Amino acid sequence: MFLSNNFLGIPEAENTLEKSRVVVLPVPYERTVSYGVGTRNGPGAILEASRYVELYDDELDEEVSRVGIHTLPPWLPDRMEPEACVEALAGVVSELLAKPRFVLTLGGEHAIATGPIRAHHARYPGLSILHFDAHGDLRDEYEGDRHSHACAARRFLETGLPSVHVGIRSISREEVDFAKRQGLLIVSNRRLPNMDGWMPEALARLTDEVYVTFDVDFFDGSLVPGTGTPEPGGGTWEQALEILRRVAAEKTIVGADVVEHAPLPGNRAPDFLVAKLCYKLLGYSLFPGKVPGPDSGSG
Ligand SMILES: [Mn+2]
Repeated sequence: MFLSNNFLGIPEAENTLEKSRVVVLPVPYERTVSYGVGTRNGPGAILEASRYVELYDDELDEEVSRVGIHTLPPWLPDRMEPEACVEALAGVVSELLAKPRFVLTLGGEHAIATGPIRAHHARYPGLSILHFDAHGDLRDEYEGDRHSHACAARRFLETGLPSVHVGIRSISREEVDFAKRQGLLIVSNRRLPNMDGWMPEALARLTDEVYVTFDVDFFDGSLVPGTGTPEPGGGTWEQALEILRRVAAEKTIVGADVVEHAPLPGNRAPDFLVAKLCYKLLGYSLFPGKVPGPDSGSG
């Protein structure tokens, strides 16, 4: 059977931009990654692996794809300077949000997230941010560059959006001081298992409309070894889903990006994990009424 290049390999004719509730926007942008390379190959690998994701979500008892999922061609800016790129991308996403759509942006490096976040903030003035990451990304500049991926969160928080940062296990003193001054909630990787301990505070800080920015280096390095800046330790698959479930059940997730995946030749498992993460994220966001509560288990 011929499979399309669309997310999930679903047919183009039934998933036109007009008919679809979800738009997947691949942004294979890579410029400032400090250690590894290859996040520019992330969107392609995620789309390819997504063809093998089961369309029926057994947890939600739902074929999430029936809402219509349109995949746009990969987007790259004419100018690669981060600020120009972010601005152009914000324009692209803003246009998409003129209709009631859920936009899922696939990176590329984390610096791009500021574009879709600006667009969502304009569309949803009460927006807050749920940020999955190994790194604080709160530096004001990194190696003289204010638009480095290491400053991603600092840039997208510049408009004063409330935010919660989860899975953090690499952060500088400067960033910790900044987080304290701004009153940000940083949930270290060590606190992830005790979700009942920190989730109430996280839910209290997030507003009704939440944007999820997901750097896949949140995950344990054995699950997703190819990321721009790998970091030992990290969250599990179930922890990531449990955080998303709890937030989706209480809030409305209005948009998301999944960034920093750098596929490794010969190891397809991380591509599949990230593809399935994207589909679970869409499922929880679009069918919040079907998300099982913490006590009912997810089985
Ligand atoms: Mn990171």
